[in-house]
Amino acid sequence: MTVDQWQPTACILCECNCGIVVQTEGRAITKIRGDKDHPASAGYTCNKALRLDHYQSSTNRLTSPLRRRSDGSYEEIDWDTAISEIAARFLAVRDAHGGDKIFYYGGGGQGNHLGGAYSGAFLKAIGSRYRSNALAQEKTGEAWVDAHLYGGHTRGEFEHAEVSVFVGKNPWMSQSFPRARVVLNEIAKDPDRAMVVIDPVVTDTAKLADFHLRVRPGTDAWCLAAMAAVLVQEDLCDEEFLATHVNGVEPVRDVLRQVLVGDYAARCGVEETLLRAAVRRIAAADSVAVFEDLGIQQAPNSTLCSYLNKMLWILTGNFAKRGGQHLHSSFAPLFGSGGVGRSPVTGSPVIAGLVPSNAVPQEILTDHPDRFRAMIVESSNPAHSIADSAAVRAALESLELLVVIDVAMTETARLAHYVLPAANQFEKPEATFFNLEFPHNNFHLRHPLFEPLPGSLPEPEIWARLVRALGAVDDAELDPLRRAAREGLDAYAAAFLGAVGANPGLGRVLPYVLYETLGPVLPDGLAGAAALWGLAQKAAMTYPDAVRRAGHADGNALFEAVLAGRSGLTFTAHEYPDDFALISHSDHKIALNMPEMLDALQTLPARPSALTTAEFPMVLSAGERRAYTANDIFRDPTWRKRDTEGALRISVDDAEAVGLVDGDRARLTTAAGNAEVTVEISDAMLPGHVSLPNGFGLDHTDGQGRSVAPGVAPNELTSSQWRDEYAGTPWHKHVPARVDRIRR
Ligand SMILES: Nc1nc2c(c(=O)[nH]1)N[C@H]1C(S)=C(S)[C@@H](COP(=O)(O)OP(=O)(O)OC[C@H]3O[C@@H](n4cnc5c(=O)[nH]c(N)nc54)[C@H](O)[C@@H]3O)O[C@H]1N2
Ligand SMILES: Nc1nc2c(c(=O)[nH]1)N[C@H]1C(S)=C(S)[C@@H](COP(=O)(O)OP(=O)(O)OC[C@H]3O[C@@H](n4cnc5c(=O)[nH]c(N)nc54)[C@H](O)[C@@H]3O)O[C@H]1N2
Ligand code: SF4
Ligand SMILES: [Mo]
Repeated sequence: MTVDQWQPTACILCECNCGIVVQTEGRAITKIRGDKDHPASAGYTCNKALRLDHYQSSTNRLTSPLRRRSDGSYEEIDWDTAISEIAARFLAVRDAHGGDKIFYYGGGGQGNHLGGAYSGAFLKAIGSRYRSNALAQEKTGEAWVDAHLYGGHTRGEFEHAEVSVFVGKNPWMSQSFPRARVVLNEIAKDPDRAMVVIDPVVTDTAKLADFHLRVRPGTDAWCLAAMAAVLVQEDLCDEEFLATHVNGVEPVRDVLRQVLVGDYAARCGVEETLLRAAVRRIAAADSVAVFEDLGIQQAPNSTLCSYLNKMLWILTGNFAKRGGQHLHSSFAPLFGSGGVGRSPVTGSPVIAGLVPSNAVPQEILTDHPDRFRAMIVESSNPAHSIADSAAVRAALESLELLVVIDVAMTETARLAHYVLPAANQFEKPEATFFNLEFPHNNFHLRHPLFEPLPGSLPEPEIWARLVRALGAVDDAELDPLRRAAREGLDAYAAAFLGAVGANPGLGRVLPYVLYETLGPVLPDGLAGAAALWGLAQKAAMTYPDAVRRAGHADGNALFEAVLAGRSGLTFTAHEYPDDFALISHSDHKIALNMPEMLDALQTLPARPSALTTAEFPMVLSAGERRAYTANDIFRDPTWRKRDTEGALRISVDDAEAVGLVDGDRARLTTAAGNAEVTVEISDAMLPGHVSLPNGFGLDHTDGQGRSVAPGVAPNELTSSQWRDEYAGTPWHKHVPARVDRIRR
C-alpha cells in the first residue's frame, strides 16, 4: 500500500529526534523531509535523517523469539514458550541467588525510551536492583558534579547565546541541540557573537570558531583550570551573581588564585594570549552557553574537567538569563536520583543509579558471591559498545541467563540464551526522554507508521507478558481501573489514586498497571503510550505553572495533548528566573565547593599530561562522530555515502613518519588488541593523534546473503581499566596506540 500523505514522526539517530514527515510504500519509508510543525526542529534535519529507510527496511530483522541450543545455534520458538521459560529461569536465578543478581542494561537508544519505561515493573517485581546503560560511559561524571552543584542537568541556550563554548564537542557532526548547523552558521556570521572551541582536532565546528583552543589530547584539565583561573585572577567574575546565588565561592577562588596560567597553557599546548583572550571574551558577554561532551567526558581527568568547565558560566553569572545555561524540566528524568551507591563486586560508584559500563565485565566474571548471574539487555549492544569487547563477551558468556530484546541479531544477541524480537521504532508508539530544553521544553509521542513486523512485539507488550508470567499481580485487582478507564481520564485518575492507595504493591509495577488498564482504551494503536499518563501527571505536579503556561490545564489535559500532538508539543514554558527554583538545594543556591574536585585540581601540577609510552606513542580517539556514523543503530553499511571503511585519520607528519599514503592499509595496535585500518591523511589532526569513527565493525547480511562488516569495531582496541577515578567513565578518546605500515 502506498501512503502519499505525509505522516509525522521523528528521526531516531541522535538525541535531537528532529521531527520529520514521511511517505511510505508497503513496509518502506520512501520520502523523508523535515517537519516544520515540530516545536524544536522546525523543519531542520541533518544529512542522516534522509537515510532512515536503511533502518526501516533492514534485511537483518528478527522475526521470531530464539532459544540457544547446547551447540550454540538458535532455534525459533513461539512467544508463549519464550515468555514462560524466561520468566521461570529468572525466578530460578532469584530463588537461588537473590533478585539483585539480575542486572539490566540499556532501555533505549537515541530514539526509543518507551520500552525502558515499562521494564521497571518487571525488574521491581523480580527484585532486581542494579542497572546501567550508555550514559554510564559518558555522562555520569558530569551527573555527579551536577548533583552536587545544583541537583540537575543543564543545557546551554546556544540559539541566543552571545558566546557559545564547545568543550570536546563537535556539534556540526554530532548535533545534540536543536537545529545545530543553522545555529552554528548564525553564530559564525554574526560579528557580535563568538564561538570558543576546545578540541585538538580542526573539526567542522572548530573551523567556524573565533577562538579555537587546540589542546593536546587529554590535557583539558590544565586548559580549563587556566581559563577559570584567568576569571579569578583578572577579576572577571560576576560578583553580584556570586554573592546572591552561589555558596562556597571562596575556597574555589583560593585554589584558582594559585594556578600558574602560563605554565598550564604550556601544559595543554595552547598559546597563553589566545587562552586569555577567549576568557576575556566570555567575561565580556551578556550571555554564555557551554556544551561539554565526549572529548572531555571520555578522556583523562574527565570528572575534574566537567567541574572546571562549569566555572566558565557560573563564575560569570550566566544562569537564569536569556542565552545562558539552564536547568530544565524533564518529562521523565533520564538520570536516577539518590546518592552515590556502590556496585556489588568492584565497589564502583553507582551514579544516577547506573553501574559504570566499564565495570560490567568485572561485576560478572569473578567468583565473588555477589556477582551478577543473569542479565537483560534491551535496545543496546554492549558487546560492541562497552570497552574491551573480548572481556565483555567472556563475561556475558559466563552468565546463567542472558536475554536480549532487539530488532536485530547483534553482537550481544549472539551471546544470549534467548533473543526476543522487538517491533522497530516506526512500528509502535515511541518517544524519547531527551527533553533538555529551556525555557520551552518539548515532548514528542510518535504514532506507529506500520504494524509490527510479523513475529515481533512492541516492548510494552513484551514486558507486560513477562510480568503476567511472574504472577506478581492479581488480575482481578485491575478490573476497577479497567472500568474507570472506559469512563474517561477524570474517572481513571480518581480510581487510580484509590487503587494504588489501597494496594501499594500496585505502585511497584505502575507502568504495567497503566498498560493493562489504560492502554486498551487508547486510540490509534497507542496502548504503549499508557505509561505517559503517569509521567504527564508527575510533570503537571512538579512544574504546575510552566505546564499551565504551555497551555495544559492539568495532567490529564497534558496527556491528551501528548496523544493528539502528532508533531510533538511544548509541555513546559518557563520564565528565566525559574532556573533558581529548579536548583534542588533548599536555599536554591549553587553549591560551588566540591572538596574532592578542589583536591584533584591541586594535584594537577604533579599529574602526567601525556600517557603515551615508547611502545604506544600515539593517542587514538576511538569513536569519533562523523557524517556517516550513528552509534549501532544502522547495521546496513550501504546507508553510508562516504567514508565507507571508517578511515583512521592521521596527521600529515605522522603519515610521513610511518611511510603511509592516503588510502593505505595500516596496522593499529593498542594494549588491548590490533586491527587493520584504511588510512586517511588529514591536516585536521595534530601530530601524535589519530582517530577512528564510532559505530563501525557491525556485521550485516545483505539481501543476497552476503556477509560484510566494514571498518573497525572500536572496542576491540579499548581496555576496561582505562577509566576515570571518580565516575568510572572510559577514556575512549585517549587510547595509547601505535600505527605501523603493512608490508605486502
Ligand atoms: N553523526 C553522529 N552524531 C551523533 C552520534 C553518532 O554516532 N553519529 N552519536 C550521538 C551520541 S550517543 C553522542 S554521546 C554525541 C557525542 O558527540 P561528541 O562528543 O561531539 O562526539 P565525538 O566526535 O565523539 O567527540 C567530540 C570531540 O572530541 C574531540 N576530542 C578528542 N580528544 C579530545 C581531547 O582530549 N580534548 C578535547 N577537548 N576534545 C577531544 C574530538 O576531536 C571530537 O571533535 O553524539 C551524538 N550524535
Ligand atoms: N570506543 C567507543 N565506544 C563507545 C563510544 C565511543 O565514542 N567510543 N560511544 C559510547 C556512547 S556515547 C554511546 S551512547 C554508546 C551507544 O551504544 P549502545 O548503548 O549499545 O546503543 P546503540 O548504539 O544506540 O544501540 C542501539 C541498539 O538498539 C537496537 N534497536 C534499534 N531500535 C530498536 C527498538 O525499537 N527496540 C529494541 N529493543 N532495540 C532497538 C539496535 O539494533 C542496537 O542494537 O556507545 C558507547 N561506546
Ligand atoms: S540532528 Fe539528529 S535527529 Fe536530527 S536529523 Fe540529524 S541525526 Fe536525526
Ligand atoms: Mo552517547
